Amino acid sequence: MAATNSLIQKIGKAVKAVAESKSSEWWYSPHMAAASRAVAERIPLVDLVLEVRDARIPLSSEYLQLRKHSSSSRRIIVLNKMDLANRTQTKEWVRFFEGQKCMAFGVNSHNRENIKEFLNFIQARVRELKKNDDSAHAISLMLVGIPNVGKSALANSLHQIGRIAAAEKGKLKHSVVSAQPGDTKSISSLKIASHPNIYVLDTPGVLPPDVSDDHVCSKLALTGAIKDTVVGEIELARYFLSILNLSDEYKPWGKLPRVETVGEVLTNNEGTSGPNKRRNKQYPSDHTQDFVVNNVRRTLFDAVSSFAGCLENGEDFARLIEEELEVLLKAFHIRLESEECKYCRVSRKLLNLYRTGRLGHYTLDPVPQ
Ligand SMILES: Nc1nc2c(ncn2[C@@H]2O[C@H](COP(=O)(O)OP(=O)(O)OP(=O)(O)O)[C@@H](O)[C@H]2O)c(=O)[nH]1
Ligand SMILES: [Mg+2]
Repeated sequence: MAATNSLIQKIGKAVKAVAESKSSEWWYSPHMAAASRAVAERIPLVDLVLEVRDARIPLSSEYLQLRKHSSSSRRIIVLNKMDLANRTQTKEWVRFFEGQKCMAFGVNSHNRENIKEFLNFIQARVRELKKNDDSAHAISLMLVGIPNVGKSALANSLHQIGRIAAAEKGKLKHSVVSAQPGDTKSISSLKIASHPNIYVLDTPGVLPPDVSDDHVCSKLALTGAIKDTVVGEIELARYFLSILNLSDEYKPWGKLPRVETVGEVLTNNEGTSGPNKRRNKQYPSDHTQDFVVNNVRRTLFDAVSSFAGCLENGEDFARLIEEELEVLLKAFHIRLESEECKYCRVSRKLLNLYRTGRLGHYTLDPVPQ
């Protein structure tokens, strides 16, 4: 698809320019280089390495530095944020990694039941490790990965839900979780189980020193592993729309009420009470009200399904994306202040909805056949 490819090239160029400027604070910064060395030094010392990847991009989010180190019997690939990815494809990815003789597990760090299952899985692996080892030493696990894949969120959830003594629960620590990549600056240890004692090390996210593939750069940028300022939110929003337009995700949105009639629904369903309040809790970093989300969905459905141009044609496809940005201004109820960049706010809001799973579930890396 020509239009998507030209967007990918543009994003790749922007990312590579930053990655290649060696003094960059945005890419492989001095603190990342130091963290990468500190992680590498600890790998031989820990019992298990949990390589956290983003379930939306199970290949593109690989922690490449690990290739030099770990034997696959001591590594578990954790596909985190599986609530944002296509469920069937996450299962296929887990099977794929298992076929490569590597343990893998899909996780949603915000889901209690899911974390409990993952804890059971970890404890079973630990029992296997200790089969031939009677020593009472504590078991250590280390979470490693590129930025923003959810290492700290996972460490916190394991610590909170883990089976540790009530007295220790009173002193729960927590790692810094943030929607911005690169906010964990040091390695910290959290206890997640007793008898035997199991500790998990949360580490700072590290990007590879070099990148060459435009597709990988684009996926890292869209999923939030790289700061949005590197590429620009508008370019990322265009890239997301190009993915949405070619997917099936928008198709069920045709059943939603048309935008003109939503106002009537809104009067007794404002989003601050009852079911909306409960539902908003599922999206901790997104406060867009449900009626606005439905407006956005219906608007996108109408834009794609009534588009007169040919989606195979690059120029037409690019035109559709610009039309979508324009109609989304209204769907998001954005009133422009003077001098304000027209599509900045709409792009930021659109990316936020995508990144909190409210505009469909996309796995951007296809499972190799
Ligand atoms: N939907 C969803 N969001 C998640 C999940 N895990 C983490 N997040 C969110 O992803 C963002 C990044 O999470 P962090 O735990 O800070 O990521 P990190 O890998 O520690 O990032 P760095 O410390 O920068 O390397 C936060 O906004 C989290 O709330 C998940 O399983 N599902
Ligand atoms: Mg972190």
